[in-house]
Amino acid sequence: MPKIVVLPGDGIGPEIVASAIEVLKVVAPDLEYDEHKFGGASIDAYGEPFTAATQEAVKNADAVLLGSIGGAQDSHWNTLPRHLRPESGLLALRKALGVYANLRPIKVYEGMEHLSPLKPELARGVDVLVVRELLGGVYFDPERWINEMEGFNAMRYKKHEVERIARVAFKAAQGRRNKVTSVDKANVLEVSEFWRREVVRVRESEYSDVALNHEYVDSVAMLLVTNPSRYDVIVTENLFGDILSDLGAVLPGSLGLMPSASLGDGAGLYEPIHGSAPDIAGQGIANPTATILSAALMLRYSLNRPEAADRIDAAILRALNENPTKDLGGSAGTQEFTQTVLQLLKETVSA
Ligand code: NAD
Ligand code: IPM
Ligand code: K
Ligand code: MN
Repeated sequence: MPKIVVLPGDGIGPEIVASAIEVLKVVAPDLEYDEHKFGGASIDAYGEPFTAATQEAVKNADAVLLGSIGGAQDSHWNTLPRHLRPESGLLALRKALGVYANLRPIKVYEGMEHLSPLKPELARGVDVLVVRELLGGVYFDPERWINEMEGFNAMRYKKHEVERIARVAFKAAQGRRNKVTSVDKANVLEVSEFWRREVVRVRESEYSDVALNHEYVDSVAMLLVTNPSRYDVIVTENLFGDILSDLGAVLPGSLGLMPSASLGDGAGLYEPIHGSAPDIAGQGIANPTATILSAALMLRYSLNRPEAADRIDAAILRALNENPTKDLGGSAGTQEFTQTVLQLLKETVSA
């Protein structure tokens, strides 16, 4: 029986993860769950965001399902030494799992154009895959400090780091529309010039059948929302990918619709791209779609159960049309929306 480590986390995390587990129990009843406190919840219980016991558990998992971590701007967690904060726990988790490739699909499904703030003709058919490098760049460089006089971080990429993420992007493009846009700031940064050179080299030696172009990140920020259909696969470094993917949430209409899969050589990590939403936590109104779709990605990529994943995707699509959540202009709370999804899943079983 596949073992899933469940990390509900903070804020809306426990609410949306509970929904995803309810859905998983219908489409994959044999999964085994091992739940651990993580992030701020773990800090409050044990004094650290990612305890040795949780590290041990994720090492032995087939996949990890995460909600979200972190507090509001004025949270007491934000004044702890950096390595003891919730966000550091998340970065340590990604590192421990070796998940260097973060896949963040941005999709406007047919019939869902009305949920997007874009004109329907722009929103129609949007299908972009952001491949975000997840273990390098300015997030992880060991040279970093803060003192009375300055703060310092560095964006550095090594050859093997660019190579492996470029391969993921090209391979993904081969299963889609065969086009990769590499996003950088090569007009200013040496690290981007290097990134670009290595992406070109990987294409020439291994994926010459895939079309490749290069665009600057500032321009992509504009084009992604004004002309999203120009993109198939976007591959970019860690921080650019973080920013562009939240921006991309505008296309389907809410952060609450954006799932992700983080992959490496071992167990995958699955989480919505959004955070703990302290402004709505505890109100029962969070949209669980991103987390439920992340669970579907888990079935697809880590557990090799595409039929179960397809069932979830189909039920979510119908539920979003029939009973949308508050963030999408509807009235369903987290539980009502989840009940709609469960009901639709049961109908497809008896159909
Ligand atoms: P956020 O993503 O938590 O929220 C941004 C806005 O989107 C808020 O108005 C929120 O209410 C809304 N939103 C997010 N998810 C939603 C959902 N499922 N349904 C409805 N509305 C939703 O970003 P933030 O407020 O900048 O960060 C809050 C905390 O989350 C911070 O501590 C941050 O570090 C952390 N964070 C964690 C992760 C993660 O766990 N991977 C990701 C991003 C931010
Ligand atoms: C995300 C988040 C994280 C990131 C933070 C909370 C460390 O914003 O998953 O997108 O920057 O990667
Ligand atoms: K998250
Ligand atoms: Mn982010």
